[in-house]
Amino acid sequence: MTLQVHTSPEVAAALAENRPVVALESTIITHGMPYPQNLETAAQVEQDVRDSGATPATIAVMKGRIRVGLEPDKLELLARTPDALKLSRADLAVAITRGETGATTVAATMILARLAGIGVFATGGIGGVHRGAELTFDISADLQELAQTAVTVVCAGAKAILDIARTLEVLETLGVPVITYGQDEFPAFWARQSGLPSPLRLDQARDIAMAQRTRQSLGLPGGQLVANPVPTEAEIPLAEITPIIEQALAEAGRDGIGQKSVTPFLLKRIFELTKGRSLATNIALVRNNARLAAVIASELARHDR
Ligand code: PSU
Ligand code: MN
Repeated sequence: MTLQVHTSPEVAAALAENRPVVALESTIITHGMPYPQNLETAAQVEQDVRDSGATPATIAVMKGRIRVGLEPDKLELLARTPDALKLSRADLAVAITRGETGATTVAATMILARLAGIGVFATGGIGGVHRGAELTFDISADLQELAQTAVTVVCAGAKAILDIARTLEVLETLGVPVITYGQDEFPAFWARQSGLPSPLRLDQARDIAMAQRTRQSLGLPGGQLVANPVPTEAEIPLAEITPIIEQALAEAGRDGIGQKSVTPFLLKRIFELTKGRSLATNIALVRNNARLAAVIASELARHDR
C-alpha cells in the first residue's frame, strides 16, 4: 500500500524548486484557540511565513487524507470542525485508515513534515512532562519525537502548566538539543523567563540551521528544539501568569481531566481566566516563531543548494 500525501500546489512547487518551506501544526487551530481567532491566526501565521521568504505548509489529516499545505477553504473547514480529533504519533495510522479528520500535534506534524521533506516547523508551545507526572506518567509524545525525527521545531519554550525543569531533564536524557534564541534563560511561553537556564543558546538563524546539518553528519537521528522568547511587548510575566495557571491546574485535578484532554482544558481555562489576554500573547508568539522558522528554513535551503 502506498501512502498518499496530498501536497498543495503552493507547497509542491516550493519543494520541487528547493525553496524554503515551514511546516505548521494544526492542533493549535482545533484545540488551542477558539473560532474565529483560530482561523484568523492560522491565515496570519501563513502570511508571516511568506513575508519572511518561505512557503507555509499547514499539516492535518482530513477525511483520512494527509494534507501538507491547506488551501484557504480547507483551513476554514478545519477551523470550523470543533470535534476534529487530536492526532499524535499513536493515533495517526488509525485515523488515516478510518478516513477521519484530525489536527496534528507537534509529534504528528513532525512525522508528516519529515515524510514531505520539510525540515523546519513552527508552533507555539510543545507538550512536555506534566506536573505530577511521577503519579500520572503524563509525558507528551512530542519529546520522544524530537529524539527521533529530524525536524527543527521552533516554539516559545514550554508552558508553566508543565513541569518545565523535568521537561528539560527528559529532553537531555533523550539527547535533544534545546537551543534558546538570543538569551541565556529558557523561556516559558507567555513569559520570557522561566527561572531556568537554557541548555544551549544560539543567536543566529544560520547557526541553528548548520547545527541541524551537523547533527545529521554525525549520524545522530532526531531534531532540535529552538526556544524563541515571546516579544517583550506581548509577554505576560511569570509572576502574573503563575497564579492563573495554579487555578486552572487545581480545576483540572478537581474535575478529573486526564489523558489527551489535559492540555486543551488548561489552555481554555487560562484563556477564560485572563479574559483573552493569554490568546493575544499566544498569537504574538506564534507569529514571532513563524518568522524565525522562515529564516532558518531559508538558511537550510541556501546551504543545500
Ligand atoms: N502546548 C501548548 N499549546 C498547544 C499544545 C501544547 O502550549 O497547542 C498542543 C500541541 O499540538 C502539542 C500538543 O503537540 O498540544 C501536546 O499534547 P499532549 O500533551 O497531549 O501530547
Ligand atoms: Mn499527555
